[in-house]
Amino acid sequence: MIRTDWTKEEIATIYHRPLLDLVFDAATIHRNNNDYSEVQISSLISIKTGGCPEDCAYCPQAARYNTGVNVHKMMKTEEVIAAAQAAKDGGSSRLCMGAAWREVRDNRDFDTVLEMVKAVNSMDMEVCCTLGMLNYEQAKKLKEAGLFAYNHNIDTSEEHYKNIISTRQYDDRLKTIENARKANLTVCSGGIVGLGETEADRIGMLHLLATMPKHPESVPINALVPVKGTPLENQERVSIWEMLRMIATARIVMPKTVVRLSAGRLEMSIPEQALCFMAGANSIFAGDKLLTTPNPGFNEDMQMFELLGLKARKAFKGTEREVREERVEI
Ligand code: SAM
Ligand code: DTB
Ligand code: SF4
Repeated sequence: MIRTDWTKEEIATIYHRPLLDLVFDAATIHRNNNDYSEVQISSLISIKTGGCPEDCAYCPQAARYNTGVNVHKMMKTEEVIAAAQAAKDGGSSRLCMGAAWREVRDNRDFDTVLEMVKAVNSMDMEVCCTLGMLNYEQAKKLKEAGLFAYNHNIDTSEEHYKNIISTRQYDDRLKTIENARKANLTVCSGGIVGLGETEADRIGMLHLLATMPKHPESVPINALVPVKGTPLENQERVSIWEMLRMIATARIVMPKTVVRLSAGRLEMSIPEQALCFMAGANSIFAGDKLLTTPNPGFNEDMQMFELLGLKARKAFKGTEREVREERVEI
């Protein structure tokens, strides 16, 4: 049963269970609700890099921090198509285009994004965008262009948010998610572990996601990648046990959501990642780069899948547009 009426106390009780009981229960729920041998593969592409006016304390793309990230203006549509093809050839079913923007503006760059969305959608890939805040009209335009998902992370709990970002409010984030929902886009929203938050903050974040009127279709769980020059550069890396608790709890409270083991995989061994898949993670970002930081390459991940008996999920699974393996060529 899908519940959206979880209390914080219930989620805290789940989160604090003995670790192996938690993983066992999450694995059971995962097997009862999803094809556990399937992992959805997304690839990221940074269509506009760096120079962002926001002050997100974790982010290498904020203009105010000296992180060595090269500012790059909008990519060309042809470049994005080539990157999408490479991602598809590597096994990805989804391309997520990220822009270092505070918000979407109605200008030529947005028109270019709409063109990119159209082009990638016609390649039988799920298209996702993460462009910062947007209004309902903009969300509708993206939907009309063929956008499948919008990513907009809540990052952490409402209480901890103001320690991490001062240039926008938590409510602004929620409003954008609502706009994406209203426009019939699927929602991808999650957060980061390792921002100096307490366990209560982590539980608060999961509570907010699990009590949305409709659960996000995807929930990325990122481990902070501490980047030199950002205020969080010296933050201690999160342990596998913390990631595991987050993933397992997310799986239990949102049984059918795609839970993505996101940033931070480069630091994780295969046995560690295997535990996360066991506990209900069923998506990754693949390809040797996230937005600006490195990630395991396609070949490494394919070897891991082979070893663990996992397979890549087809694009548009469960929708009318499901992409079949044997396509009839005319
Ligand atoms: N500018 C848009 C926004 O903020 O929504 C889109 C791009 S932004 C880079 C997308 C997400 O990446 C952030 O919400 C955050 O969760 C994640 N992120 C950024 N830097 C990260 C880091 N160093 N480690 C882990 N996740 C990070
Ligand atoms: C998400 O939750 N994680 C991705 C994607 N959504 C946009 C971004 C991770 C970024 C890690 C830091 C970087 O590479 O710049
Ligand atoms: Fe800008 Fe997004 Fe980075 Fe925040 S997370 S600084 S909004 S690119």
